[in-house]
Amino acid sequence: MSTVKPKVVFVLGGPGAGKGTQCSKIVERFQFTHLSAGDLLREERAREGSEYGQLIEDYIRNGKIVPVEVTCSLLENAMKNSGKSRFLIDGFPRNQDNLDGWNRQMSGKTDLQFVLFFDCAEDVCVQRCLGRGQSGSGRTDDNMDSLKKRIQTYNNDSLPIIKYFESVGQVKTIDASPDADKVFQDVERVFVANGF
Ligand code: UP5
Ligand code: MG
Repeated sequence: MSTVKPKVVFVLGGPGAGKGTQCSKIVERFQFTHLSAGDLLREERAREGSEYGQLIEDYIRNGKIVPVEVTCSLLENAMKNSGKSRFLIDGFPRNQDNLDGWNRQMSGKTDLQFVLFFDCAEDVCVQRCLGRGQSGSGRTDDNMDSLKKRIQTYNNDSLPIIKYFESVGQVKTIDASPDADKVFQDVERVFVANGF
């Protein structure tokens, strides 16, 4: 009996680039389950009895990247519990530690299709997050102080991972600056071209 490995698409891009927004649209149109690493961490932070609650809050507020053992286990559990076989993994892997941890724990059990990269200017990203904060997102990192740190982490730690995936021909780059429907037209083309 052959077991087919779950298919995975990594969805990367700066804070506020529109990863979550586009993942929702992909789920409406294609058979994928959306797993946001940030949302899973925020849920774990809020879970009563979690031993990681305070650690996660400190990392998120300071725009730092949570140790991969925590994030990867949340992702693996969510994949298993969903019973599904096609996943959008949003906001992960975002540094070398994340990528190494994924490669140790998950790469042999999954089938990476491609990396969807939402390319968006820094000032546009910042305005989107601040706008979301002002309209009551409740996120403790949608403020200028945290955003500066998130952008710095993205430039220093996450962009090199995107560059690595680019060097091995796995990145599909999408211009994320137009309105969300226009961005999705390009996203849709990528999924269709890849047989979805
Ligand atoms: N918006 C979206 N698209 C738009 C468009 N085309 N035009 C105009 N407006 C648009 O969108 C952000 C805002 O912009 C929304 O108001 C939206 O309506 C609007 P969203 O789709 O939420 O963007 P997204 O890229 O998902 O932004 P997000 O803030 O979620 O990105 P981050 O990568 O910063 O956040 P994430 O939740 O992934 O991570 C948060 C923190 O968790 C990290 O900083 C880190 O501390 C921690 N983390 C880890 O440690 N490890 C992980 O693996 C993941 C996260
Ligand atoms: Mg998001």
